[in-house]
Amino acid sequence: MPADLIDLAPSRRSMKEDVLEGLTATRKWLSPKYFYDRQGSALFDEICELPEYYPTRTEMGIMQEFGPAIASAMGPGSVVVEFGSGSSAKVRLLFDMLTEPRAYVPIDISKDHLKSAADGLADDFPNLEVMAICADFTGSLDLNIRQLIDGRLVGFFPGSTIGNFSSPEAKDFLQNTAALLGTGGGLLIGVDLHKDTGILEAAYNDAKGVTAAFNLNILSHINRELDANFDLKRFRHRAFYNPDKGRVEMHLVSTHDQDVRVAETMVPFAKGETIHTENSYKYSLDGFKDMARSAGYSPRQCWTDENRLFSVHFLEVA
Ligand code: AVI
Repeated sequence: MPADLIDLAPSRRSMKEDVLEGLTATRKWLSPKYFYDRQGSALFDEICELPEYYPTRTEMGIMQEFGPAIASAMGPGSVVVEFGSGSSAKVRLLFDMLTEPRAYVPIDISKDHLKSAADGLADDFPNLEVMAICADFTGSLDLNIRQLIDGRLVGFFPGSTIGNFSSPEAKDFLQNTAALLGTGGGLLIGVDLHKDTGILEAAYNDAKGVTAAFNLNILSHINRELDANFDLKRFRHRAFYNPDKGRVEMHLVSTHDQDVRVAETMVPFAKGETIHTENSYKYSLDGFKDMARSAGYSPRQCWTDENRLFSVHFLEVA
């Protein structure tokens, strides 16, 4: 049976406002949420399979190794609410190990990708109610899931997507999800850890150039949605670890002096000027738990791989 879909997608106007705000700033930036059109979501799935990109396979290894402990922390009959569900690949692992999960609520900004992933999941898990919500989960969600479905709400936020938020944004996200999940609810969240710079920089500069294509695709997305004329051959991918901020940064570097039209605005670029497209913060175990506490969660359990590359935390709404 196809999944239900609730459409709370932001309007085009908000994308235009966001993009022009970033591109007319003194230091140009774009929100990483605009990576994820259909092509960007497919490229991200490809990144997750790359040998250099350790987070996905390490997180899945942790979930497999500690499956029974994770399932018992989440409890039977839970309603799994996934924030930024993408292809819904990792949640399949969860549904294989949970006891009689009641429902799945994937939330994602990319409507087509969301719908096809939700339908696929509904086909493969016929006893599961699947209700997809197309929305920007980075804002506060004006949604009462409890009114729609009964059961303990357990959030799922894998992949260290929390690392793409600044510290105030990460805290806001945790506060918003705690409010949405409600007392008695929980959150299973994947968090990438601090490590050797070489491992980090390789993960964001893969040999096949998939991460570069993913980064550049944000310009194609803007070209299509906002009638812009970025020439992708005139920008190049750059990613590096910034030790002062504890984050990997991705930028697009303009290789020429050039003017680009975005909607009705002309945006000038100097040769070498960059658009900052993403931060990927890395955490310590204690640093993350402290932030979770300050946002209204009680950290309950945490699991890591043997090399301490990545961590998976179970938090309860305090
Ligand atoms: C989705 N997010 C956690 C990824 C990351 O590692 O920050 C996005 C990504 N950017 C480049 N490679 C992967």
